[in-house]
Amino acid sequence: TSKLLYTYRQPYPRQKKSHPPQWTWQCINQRCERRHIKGAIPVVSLSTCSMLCGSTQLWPQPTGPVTLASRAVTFNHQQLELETDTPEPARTLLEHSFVAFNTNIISLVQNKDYVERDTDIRRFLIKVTILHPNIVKLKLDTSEGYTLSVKPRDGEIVANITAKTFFGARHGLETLSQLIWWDDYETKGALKVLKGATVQDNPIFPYRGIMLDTARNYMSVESIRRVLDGMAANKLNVFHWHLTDSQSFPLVSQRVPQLAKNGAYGPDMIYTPEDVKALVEYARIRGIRVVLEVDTPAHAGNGWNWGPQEGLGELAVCVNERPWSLYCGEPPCGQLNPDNPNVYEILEKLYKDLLELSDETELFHLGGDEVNLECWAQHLQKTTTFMNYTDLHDLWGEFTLKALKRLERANNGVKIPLVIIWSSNLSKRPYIYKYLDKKNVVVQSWGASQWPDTPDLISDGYRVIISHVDAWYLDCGFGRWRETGEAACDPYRPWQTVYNHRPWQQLHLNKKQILGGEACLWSEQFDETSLDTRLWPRAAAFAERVWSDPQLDVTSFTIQEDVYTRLNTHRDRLVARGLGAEAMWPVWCAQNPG
Ligand code: CP6
Repeated sequence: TSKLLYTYRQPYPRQKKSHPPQWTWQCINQRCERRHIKGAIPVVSLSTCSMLCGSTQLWPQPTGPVTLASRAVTFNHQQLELETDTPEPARTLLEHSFVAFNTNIISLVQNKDYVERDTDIRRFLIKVTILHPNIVKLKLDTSEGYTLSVKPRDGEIVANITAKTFFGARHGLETLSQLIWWDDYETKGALKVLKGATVQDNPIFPYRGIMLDTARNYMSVESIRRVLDGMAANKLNVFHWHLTDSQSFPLVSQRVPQLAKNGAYGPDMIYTPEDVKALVEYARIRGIRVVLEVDTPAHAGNGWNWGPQEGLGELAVCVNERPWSLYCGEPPCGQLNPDNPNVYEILEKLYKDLLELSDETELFHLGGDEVNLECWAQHLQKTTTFMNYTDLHDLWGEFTLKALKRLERANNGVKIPLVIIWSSNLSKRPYIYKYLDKKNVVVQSWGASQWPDTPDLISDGYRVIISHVDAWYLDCGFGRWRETGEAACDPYRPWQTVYNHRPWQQLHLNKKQILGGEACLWSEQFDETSLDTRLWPRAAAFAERVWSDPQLDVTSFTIQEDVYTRLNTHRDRLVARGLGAEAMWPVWCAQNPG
């Protein structure tokens, strides 16, 4: 199990100081400025200066009051101790979470020769109080708030974290880790922690997700663990795993093994039930729930290609239709055959697997995007089914109702409280009223932010998750460069675009119906080689938007400056933790504020 909970990550190699420092950092008007050394000025590193300069280095910015001391003490990571009388079941989770916390602290230590040094304190005690230790499943109404205080006491540092649930306590540990840094201007370097701090914090939105597509390009389990590490560092709490698509079906379903057998890219490019369960556990320790999505009825092709059986016809149709652009958004096409009763039998088995694997009882993602009615029209022309419809949207709606029924049956006859579905024509008027029940369907709205989709859904009383394509799609999408010569990754959404997106403000939406947001990473044009750079630091910018939704004042230099420097510090933190987060600017900018 230690492998499951704890992986030692090599920090990214960083530039060594090649000569003794020629300058020191000074805190001037709450900003660190670089000064050339004259005489006997004590030398201070940039990280130390910024931590002591009175400006918070926390990301995402807490929503409650923060006070920070302007002094620090040195310590060793061996001095970290967890003290808690939290009973099970939260206790084990907390202990595992503390291991992850320790890993993060150790990753700051840059000096390989670093040995125990004299420290300012004897012990660094972390006291955690969890008021509801029985809550170990994250739900939308689960409290994620916490309070943190750091105080010196008799040669020790005592950090107190109080939270209603394990999930709040975990966020408190994350915040504490952000008050700790590596000072490489001390002899041999040293770990430091602020000598005092108080933080009160509680997120604005309960749903703060990242979607990862592992069907266009396969991502290793190890690389997915890195996504979860980064999410934990940003207090993101939903990992939406778009497991399958028309290109490949890497999920090994226990009840329907034919799907991965026929649909995985290769025998090694699969996720076994054990892989998924281990990731769900890895995520939970980091305060993250996992939502598994097997997209249907569109975006399904490979994996569903082991029919036709007993005269029932194929499971998926249009896979080889030409030209593909008439039948789907990107090749290969593929859409489940609504006429084949086996399709529904298979869905029920698959849903049973997904419910077991994710251990989710509140949320389920049904997929449901980009159905191409032309595809069904071509294939069902001669069938009685087709004759029965004047509008194929009704066939689509009825497929969805059947799938929902199968989901309920897979869940032992119990309705899943919140079924998420991608926005589409079916989630538009008038079909939405007929087929999607606002009491238990949540729409993930991914159209452009100027489209009427989101405001319409909200005024019709639906709850939404926001994933607007022009702000929170972090991928480069599917370039049609092979056909048209069009550029890929155009337009690229820089972190500022991601950060500045506040649709509830811009469109005057009722925040209560917005469960939160999800940044999406479709994998047509990357795999695990560049996964980290596609995600970070842009997903961090998104994370602050949905955790604290800070005021934006484009005219305020102070606010702009704070975001740049705080996010840059956070980017360094992600890099130290072994994540390949992109640089935001030349080092020169960090050294020359203003
Ligand atoms: N795959 C699936 C995709 C997309 C969607 N669903 C997508 C569509 C348009 C853009 C980017 C991604 N590649 N299954 C839409 C939800 Cl621009």
